Amino acid sequence: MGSKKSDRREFLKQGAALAGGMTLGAATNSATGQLEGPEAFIQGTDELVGYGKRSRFVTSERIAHGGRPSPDTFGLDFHIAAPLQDSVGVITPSSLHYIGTTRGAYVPDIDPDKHRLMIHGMVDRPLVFTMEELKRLPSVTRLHFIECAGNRANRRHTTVQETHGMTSCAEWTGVLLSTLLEEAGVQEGGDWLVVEGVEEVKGASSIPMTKAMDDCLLCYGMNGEAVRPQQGFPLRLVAPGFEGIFNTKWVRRIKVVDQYYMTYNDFGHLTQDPVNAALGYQIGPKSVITCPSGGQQLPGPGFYEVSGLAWSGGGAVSRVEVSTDGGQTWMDADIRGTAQRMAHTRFSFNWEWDGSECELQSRCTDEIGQLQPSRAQAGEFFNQSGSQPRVRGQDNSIQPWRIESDGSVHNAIA
Ligand SMILES: Nc1nc2c(c(=O)[nH]1)N[C@H]1C(S)=C(S)[C@@H](COP(=O)(O)O)O[C@H]1N2
Ligand SMILES: [Mo]
Repeated sequence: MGSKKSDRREFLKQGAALAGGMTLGAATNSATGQLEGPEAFIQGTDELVGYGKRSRFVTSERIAHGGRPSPDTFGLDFHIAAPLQDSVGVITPSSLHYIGTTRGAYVPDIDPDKHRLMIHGMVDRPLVFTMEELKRLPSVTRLHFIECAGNRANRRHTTVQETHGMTSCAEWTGVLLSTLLEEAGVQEGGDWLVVEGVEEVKGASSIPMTKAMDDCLLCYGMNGEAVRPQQGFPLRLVAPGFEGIFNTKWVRRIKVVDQYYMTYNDFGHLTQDPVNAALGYQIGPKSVITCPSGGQQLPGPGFYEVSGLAWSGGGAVSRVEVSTDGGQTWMDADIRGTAQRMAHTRFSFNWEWDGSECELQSRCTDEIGQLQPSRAQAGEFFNQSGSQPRVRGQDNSIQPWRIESDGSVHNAIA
């Protein structure tokens, strides 16, 4: 297993090749040689002044995930995937954040002035908060990803939106759950919490007290504004690094209890197989190359910045490696900025494509030393063998992309 740093100086030395091999820059008028101006202007409206809108030339959209249309004929939303292939940086715009629901949801239309949060159960002082009261408390702002346990790639998927679009990363603002629990006074033996959304048992999950006291956030802010209705307005739990289902949206009640409470969320997650027996809590180290990725087309041989996202429920991403030969040799990718704990981390790798068929992969290591497994290793863990192991439960295995000699990019899961 070789390891070689993708070297910026190497890349700079290749500058001549880059300039020669690519058409850079804006369109010029062939007659005058002058840069052309815009073809039209966007008419100002009160709406656009009040709340902006993206360019009509930018058309990146979320799509239904898992073959079930959203909204369905009854107006219910199911799973909806984010367009990771178009992502830059690490923040998912709120309008493009993936949506996860436990068996379909109507998005609640909650008046924040009427909304209340109750904390009760095994506490000394049961408390009820208005949103205004919550906002007066000390707050924190943190970058965190959320990922649905259903974010599972298979060989029929063609794009990274299909293989990995059920994760997103936002800047979350809110009150630490520990602040509220300390105020309420957790009683001896209160080792679990049931965090419930406005749909009652359907939106509830059991969270260990240790996690709640460590880093859970009750958020009213997302990417610099109020949390969006689809993400849990006016208040949602962010349980950093835990499976999506624990990140209760539209939170209205937190009950401190003495044991794991079964809820609607456990339905469908219980099997005889202990490897798969329950919800999985912490997301494993995971990464995916978003560019080039399935369905994209490389115009020809030459320089490319291979770019992707890495994350882990175990902490910050400490290393990302890229392979261009189907996982035989690995080279260190550059990590963009400072990796945050339980947050998407952008990586990049300077690559010269020689035009021959090859397979790109990425794998990540997190700060506690966990290494992302290959698909075969993950299959082995789930007691599956053969060339096409079916990864059940949470799937954090390596995603392979095959580049054909014509520059087309394909999902290479066998
Ligand atoms: N109240 C409530 N919270 C919920 C759910 C739900 O259906 N109801 N779905 C969960 C699931 S399955 C996931 S993956 C995450 C998705 O969060 P997002 O829609 O903001 O991406 O929310 C979780 N929180
Ligand atoms: Mo989910």
